[in-house]
Amino acid sequence: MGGYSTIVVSTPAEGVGLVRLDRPKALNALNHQVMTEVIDAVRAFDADPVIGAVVITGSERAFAAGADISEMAGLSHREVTEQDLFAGWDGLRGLRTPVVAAVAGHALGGGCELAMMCDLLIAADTARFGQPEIKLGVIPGMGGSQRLTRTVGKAKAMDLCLTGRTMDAEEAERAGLVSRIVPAAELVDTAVEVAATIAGMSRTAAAAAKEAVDVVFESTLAEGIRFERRTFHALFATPDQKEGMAAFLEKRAPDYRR
Ligand code: CO8
Repeated sequence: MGGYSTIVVSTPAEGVGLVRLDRPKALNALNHQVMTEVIDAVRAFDADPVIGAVVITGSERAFAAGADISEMAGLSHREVTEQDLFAGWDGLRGLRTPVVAAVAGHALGGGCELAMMCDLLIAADTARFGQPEIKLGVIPGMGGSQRLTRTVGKAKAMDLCLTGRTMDAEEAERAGLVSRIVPAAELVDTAVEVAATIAGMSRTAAAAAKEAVDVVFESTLAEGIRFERRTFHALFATPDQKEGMAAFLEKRAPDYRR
């Protein structure tokens, strides 16, 4: 878990992998190096059978202040297209392991988009979210116009994408972007606790729950319900279903790691 220069990786609790963005001089702006390292670390955790949940966090001042403007400012249309700029972030899709974003300070542009790529988002009371790309003469480029709109609805998404204004943690929670707000000093501990709770569940059930919730974004209601029911039925073929239900009936804690 070494060799990174823009992130710090650790395992702060049983079953939990933590990735902390660490580019303080640029408020964790997401350059190519950060992207490569985050994707590498998260995918390594996803492949590690010991890890059941991952937390991605930044600093107290910034989760991430967006894509690195100095890295992309001079690029031509041809270069951006040929490099398929930011496509590497798609590496966060299709993971089995649930990923929790723990956001304090600025989560702007690509920073907000990275947080939205995670499965659940816990915010410090200092968090500020926005898609200010319009102020730079561009638009969100890592799914922001799509994920934000699906999450908070057209009214707020248009407001944020067209004016570039930011919203604080309270507004983000009211809008449905954030699952919980905690005092900044407790952010990482809370996120690690939530991740540890998830990691203590049946890994098979957690991956299935994550997949089922995500199907909402890709399907009709009828298709989604059908997917859920088939997946629910399939879980009866797993030892974890037997263990979970037996433990309940025997009034003991389930042990999915045996
Ligand atoms: N890129 C590069 N450097 C940055 C970025 C950034 N996005 N944000 C901050 N920095 C640097 C500043 O240049 C400054 O460096 P230096 O000390 O060398 O001058 C340092 O970080 C500290 O920043 P400030 O002095 O500006 O700090 P303030 O506290 O005064 O302001 C703000 C903080 C409000 C966050 C301000 O820095 C800001 O507005 N930053 C830009 C925010 C922004 O526009 N983000 C969107 C970027 S575009 C984008 O994300 C496109 C998404 C496409 C997909 C992305 C995939 C990852």
